[in-house]
Amino acid sequence: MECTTNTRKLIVDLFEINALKFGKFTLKSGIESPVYFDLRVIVSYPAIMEKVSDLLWDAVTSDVEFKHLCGVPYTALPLATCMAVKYNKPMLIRRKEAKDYGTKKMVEGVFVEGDKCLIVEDVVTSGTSVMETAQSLDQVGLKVTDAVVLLNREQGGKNMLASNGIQLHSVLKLSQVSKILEQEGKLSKEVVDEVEQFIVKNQFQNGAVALKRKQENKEESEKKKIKQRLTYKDRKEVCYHIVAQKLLDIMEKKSTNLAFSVDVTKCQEVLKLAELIGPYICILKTHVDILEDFNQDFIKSLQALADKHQFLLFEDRKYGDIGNTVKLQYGSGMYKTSEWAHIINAHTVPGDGVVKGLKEIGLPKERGCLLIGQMSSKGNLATGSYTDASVLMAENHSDFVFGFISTSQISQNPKFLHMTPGVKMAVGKDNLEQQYLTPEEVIVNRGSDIIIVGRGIYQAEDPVKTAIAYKEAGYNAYLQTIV
Ligand code: 5BU
Repeated sequence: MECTTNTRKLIVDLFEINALKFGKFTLKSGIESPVYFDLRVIVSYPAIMEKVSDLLWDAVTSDVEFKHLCGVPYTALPLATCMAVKYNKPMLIRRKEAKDYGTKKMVEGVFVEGDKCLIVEDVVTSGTSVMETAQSLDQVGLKVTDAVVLLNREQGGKNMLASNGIQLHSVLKLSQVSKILEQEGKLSKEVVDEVEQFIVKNQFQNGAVALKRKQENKEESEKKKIKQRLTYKDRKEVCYHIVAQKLLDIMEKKSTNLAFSVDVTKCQEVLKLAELIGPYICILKTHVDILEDFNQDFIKSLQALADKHQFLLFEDRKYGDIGNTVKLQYGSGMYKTSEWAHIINAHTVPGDGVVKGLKEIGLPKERGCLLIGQMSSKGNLATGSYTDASVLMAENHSDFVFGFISTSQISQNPKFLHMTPGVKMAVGKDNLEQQYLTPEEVIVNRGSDIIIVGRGIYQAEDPVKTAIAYKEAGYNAYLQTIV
C-alpha cells in the first residue's frame, strides 16, 4: 500500500494524540495484543477528524457508487457525519439497541429499497461489526457491497467480509502503521517485529471468532425468515456465468427449481426416467460411475432427452484430488464427462488446484462448476471455516464456479446459485446418515435456490406424479421468497 504524505502525517498525529497505543493489552476477545487503537479520542481534535473523513472519502469514491453513508456505531458515527456534510451525501443511522429489535425502526433516515449504502468504520479486526451493520441494512432492503475503514488490523476481516459479498477499502493497515512509526522514530524495530508476528499469529484465531459470530447472526436472521430474493429473470442480470444464465432461463420458462438425482444402475432405467420426469426439472443429476452398462450411446440418448425436455446435465462426480489428476479424470477416461456434463462439482479440500485443474478443461467448453460448501450427511466435516474458505474459493474462480452444493445459503452474493441435496416431503433420514429437509425449509428458510431429489422420486410408487408434487412444492416455496 502506498503511503502519501497525508497518510504518513495522519499516522504520526494519531500516535501523538494516543489513538494508537503500543505495549501489552488484553483485547475484548481475551487475546494479548502489542497494539491497541482508541480512535474515540479523535472527536476532540477537529482537524484530525476532518483529515480522517477526507481520506475515508478518497479511499472509495473513485470506483464505488453509493447513495447513502452509514457509520458503524459509535466511533464511526461522527466520521460518517463529517463525510456526509462535507461531500453532500445523505446519511443513515443504524440503531445499536438490540433489545428493542422488532418494535423499533433499526435504520433511521430516508431511503428506498434497493438503494446502495456504504458502511464507514474506524477499525476492522474480524469484520463482525461491519457485518452486523450490513445485516441491519440488508433487513430493511438496503444493498451493501462496500465498506471503508480507517484502519484494517489485518486479522481476517477483509476475507470474512469478501465471503459475504462486501469489499473492504482501507486507508491504513496495521503493518503499514507500525512501519511508518518506526521510520518516523516513534517505535523501535522490536515493537514493529512484535506487531508483525502478532498479525500473522492472529489472522486465524480472530477469523474463527468472527465465523462463530457470523454463524450465530445467520441463524438469527434465518429464524426471522427475512429472505427476499430476485426473480429468476432478474437474477440473470447478476449471474453472468453462461451456465447459470442457461439454468435460470430454464427455471423461469419451466417454472421449476427441481433437480432430479437419477441414481439407478442401468442406462435404460436412467433414460426411461429422464423421458418421464424431464418436463418437470431444470437439472438431471447423474452418477455415471454407478451404471453397470455405461456406454457413449447412452450419453447421446441422454443429450437428446436434455435437448427435448430442456434440462441441464449435472455429473455429481465430486472431484477431490490435485489439479493434474482431476484434469485427467474430467477430460479423459471412459466417461468423457467434460464432453457432455454442463455442470460438475468439486470438493474444496485439495485447495485451489482442484478448481484450476477442472477449469483448464471446462472453461473452453463453457461448462460450470459447483463447489461443495456443505453436505447433507450427518457428522460431515464441511462446516464453519471450511465452508467459508469454499465461498472464498468460489469468489476467486467465479469465471468457472457459479454456485454451491450446500444445505443453506452460504454466500450473500446473488451471482452464486445454491443447490441442496437431502430433500424429501417429510423431514427424516435414511439408514446411512443421509438427512432430509423439506422443499419449503430448504428454499424459504435456508435461502437455497434448487432442491435435489433422488429416492423421494425414483422410489415413489408413481415417480411422475411425485416429481410434479416436488416441482410444485419447490416452486411455490420460491414464490414466497421473491421481492
Ligand atoms: P437422495 O436419494 O435424495 O438422498 O439422493 C441425494 C443425492 O444427492 C445423491 O445422489 C447424493 O450423492 C447427492 N448428495 C447428497 O445427498 N448430499 C450431499 O451432501 C451431496 C450430494 Br454433496
